[in-house]
Amino acid sequence: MNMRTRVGIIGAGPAGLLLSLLLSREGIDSVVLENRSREEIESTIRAAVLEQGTVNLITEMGLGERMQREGFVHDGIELRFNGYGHRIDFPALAGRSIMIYPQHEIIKDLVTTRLAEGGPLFFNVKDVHLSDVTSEQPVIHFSHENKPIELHCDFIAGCDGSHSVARNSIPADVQRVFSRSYPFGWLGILIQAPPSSSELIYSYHERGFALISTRSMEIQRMYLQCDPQDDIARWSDEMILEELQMRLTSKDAWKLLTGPIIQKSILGMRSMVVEPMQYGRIFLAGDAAHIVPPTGAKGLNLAVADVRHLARALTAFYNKSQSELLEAYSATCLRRVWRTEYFSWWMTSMLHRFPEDDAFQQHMQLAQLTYTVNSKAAATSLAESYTGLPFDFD
Ligand code: RFL
Ligand code: PHB
Repeated sequence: MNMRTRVGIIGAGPAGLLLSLLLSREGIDSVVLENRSREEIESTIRAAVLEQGTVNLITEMGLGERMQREGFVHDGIELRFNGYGHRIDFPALAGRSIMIYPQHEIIKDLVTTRLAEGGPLFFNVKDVHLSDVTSEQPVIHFSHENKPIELHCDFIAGCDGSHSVARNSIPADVQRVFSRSYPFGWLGILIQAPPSSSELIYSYHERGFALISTRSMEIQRMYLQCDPQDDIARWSDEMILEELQMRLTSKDAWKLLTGPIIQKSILGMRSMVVEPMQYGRIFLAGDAAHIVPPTGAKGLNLAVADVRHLARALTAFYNKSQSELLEAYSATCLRRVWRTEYFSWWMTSMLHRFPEDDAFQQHMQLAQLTYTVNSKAAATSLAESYTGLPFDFD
């Protein structure tokens, strides 16, 4: 079977779904292809920290009703080290805040809207591959319910995450990949307990980094730095809770509120950027083009910024016959991408214990942390990046 659309979007993550909705608001049709089931994408636990700009965009698009009702505005984070907590006050330093609203809830909101608008969205697609990508009519080949389908497009948006088929369709000799892997991972849990803190706590400790985050008044999200090769089965619930309490110990006798752990897993951490983010008629967006370690809470927000640029460029192409923004897409996105890669690497390097670190290196980290919380200039720099740079920041 043959189908045709203007923009073929691979991946129904935040990047792909939001792109489809941004385009439909400009009268530009698209088809979204997702290889997992609706249930799966709506239940995968990932991000939760939304920058002010991400919140504003979702709200302006009329998609923020549930987010405004169920999300939590946070006006700061705590950096904890040497037994003391230090608050970074976002509105005072950067004039903006963040919102805590889980990524899978955003996915639910975007899927509901996309389906209500009648926009094509295929789940459980298989065998996605591309052809004719340097022509003006690239094709996405896939199968759905055992039927092979050819989707003829003007453009292909590769929004298919870190194992991107779209990225792998770009010849290796025109692509530069920059990457860094870290010698640690995060053990993440969901726990049925009340919040132990009204704001996120990023804790530097000699036993390793720990993070207290939240999902709701009933469910909390917490992370521990661990060996990326570690087996999650080795970590009993008691061990996890004990380790969290130790790494967050404070002189004011702060206590972790506990309950049943309802999910636990270990994830690796890396930084990666692909340049350029475009080849022929393929445009990469989100995790397909770049990965950041989660310490800066930036991956989802970066994906949103990419598709905002891509939607603007495609709108200028279709509605004003201008291709300058499309030609500039990669360079435009990469400015924010590298700035954000730096912030995520910086937060990661400052807060984790590296296996090769000696006492000198630990003093460097503590000196950096002390400066960050005591200098208004340094705290402002963290607050500006954490809450998100303006859309056209340079
Ligand atoms: P996604 O979300 O991975 O979506 C890609 C979609 O493409 C589908 N797909 C395909 N579909 C069709 N054909 C194929 N061949 C396909 N291959 C893949 C996949 O099934 C999937 O549905 O990428 P996208 O849209 O670029 O969004 C990126 C974000 O999901 C990611 O950057 C964030 O989750 C990162 N992240 C965080 N980002 C934040 O901004 N704030 C946070 O607080 C935050 N916390 C986190 C995070 C990521 C985490 N993990 C698990 C890596 C916390 C964690 C633990
Ligand atoms: C989360 O709540 O999942 C989360 C929060 C902050 C981060 C990373 C993840 O830096």
